[in-house]
Amino acid sequence: MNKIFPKDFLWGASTSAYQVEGAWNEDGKEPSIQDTMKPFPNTTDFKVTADFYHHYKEDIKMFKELGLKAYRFSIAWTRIITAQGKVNPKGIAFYNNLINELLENGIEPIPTVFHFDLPQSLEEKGGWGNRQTIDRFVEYCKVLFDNYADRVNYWQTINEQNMLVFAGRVLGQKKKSWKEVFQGNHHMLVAQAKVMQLFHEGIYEGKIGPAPNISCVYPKTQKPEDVLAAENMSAFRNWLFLDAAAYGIYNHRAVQILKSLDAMPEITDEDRIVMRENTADFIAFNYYNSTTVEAFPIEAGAEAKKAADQQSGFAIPGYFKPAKNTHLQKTKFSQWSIDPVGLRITANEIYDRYHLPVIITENGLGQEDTLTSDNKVHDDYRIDYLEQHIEQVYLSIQDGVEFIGYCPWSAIDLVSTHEGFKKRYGFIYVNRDEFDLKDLKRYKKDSFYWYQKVIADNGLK
Ligand code: BGP
Repeated sequence: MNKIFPKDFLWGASTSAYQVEGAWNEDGKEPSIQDTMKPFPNTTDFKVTADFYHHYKEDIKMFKELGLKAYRFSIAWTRIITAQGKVNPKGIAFYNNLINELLENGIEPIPTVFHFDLPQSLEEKGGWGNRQTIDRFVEYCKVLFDNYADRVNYWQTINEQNMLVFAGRVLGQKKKSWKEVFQGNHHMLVAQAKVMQLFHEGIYEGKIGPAPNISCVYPKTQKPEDVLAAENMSAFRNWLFLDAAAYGIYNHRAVQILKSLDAMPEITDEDRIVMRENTADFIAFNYYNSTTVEAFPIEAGAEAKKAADQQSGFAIPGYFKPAKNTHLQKTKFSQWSIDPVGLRITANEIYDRYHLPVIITENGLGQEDTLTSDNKVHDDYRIDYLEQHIEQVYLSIQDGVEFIGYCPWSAIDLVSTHEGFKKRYGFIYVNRDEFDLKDLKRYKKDSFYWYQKVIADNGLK
């Protein structure tokens, strides 16, 4: 059966600034927490990555050849504003050029304003734990909107705020107590609301929304206690973040869990009003896999556990703990479960709750690729993964979900959050190894030609 998508569907691809750009200290860019962090064992740092900063014109040419209708990228705060609070004209110029180059090539720019790369200068003042970071974020976003909003239709606020909270250790965050983590999380929620207010009250056109990592949660068994555990996990992992962004409220089940962890943040009356009055226009979400949990009775030795990485489970005594799902296969690289149908369940759950247009801003398979002697990459595993997920996007649209686009991770090979360059996701191969930068030449993988056809056909034929 032909699976043809709506006209104007945004077939895209994704990256983030610190994972793709390189040029970490050029043209006035200052260090972010990703630059100052010690690399994970046997993985490269973020100093050069795919060197997109110097190759963006050539890369955008390839994006055009791929047929991309949209490119989802992030803006590095540390290129735009200095530690002294000054605007850096060279940083402004880079994203101006990037946006113009995309538009000239018929590609819609979809920027995220913050993707894990907090300026080190703000981290030193307490990072998101410091309320003043809210104001710094609003000032930064105003600069972005004033400079670029005339050419941008869709803005995303914060990438995977929920993963910064639950798996912060692999995303550049220092070890913190739950209390500290959720006070910082609250500041991010308020910052996001204030930025949405600024955007909506300004002269800007376009839409703005959050970009969390959302995954449906299954109970291990039919036992009511396990079903309840799954609902509680979903409230804490997913709805805490989306209820705040879309309704401006704290999810009631999440509040109970926060109290049980003694991690309820301080919330002022003004915070509640600003959140309530300023909500999202659309929902961008990243989907890699689903989650499975079981009940976790409070008993001796039961301890809360944070997630090892973005896609692993975590445990809260009295509520839930991770369980194995015997129906799902796992990725080779990180042992993340593969669940295309879960994408359809997740998209429907989001649309049921919020009735806002949705776009997937990340979905993909990280794996080691091999460049053959004739410069080909036969990544049929990636094609399989993406095809199965695109099919579920199609079925979600048939279900009635207002899906505006799909941007798999990643447009081009880049550095993984904590597993180096060898964990590749791109349609375009970048010729470098973990530590040997080689010539950084670009090669089209088999998945490039496959996705090119999907886009040209506007679906699966
Ligand atoms: C998401 C992040 C991305 C990206 C992706 C893949 O959580 O938003 O930045 O890296 O996961 O994860 P990883 O790089 O850990 O393989």
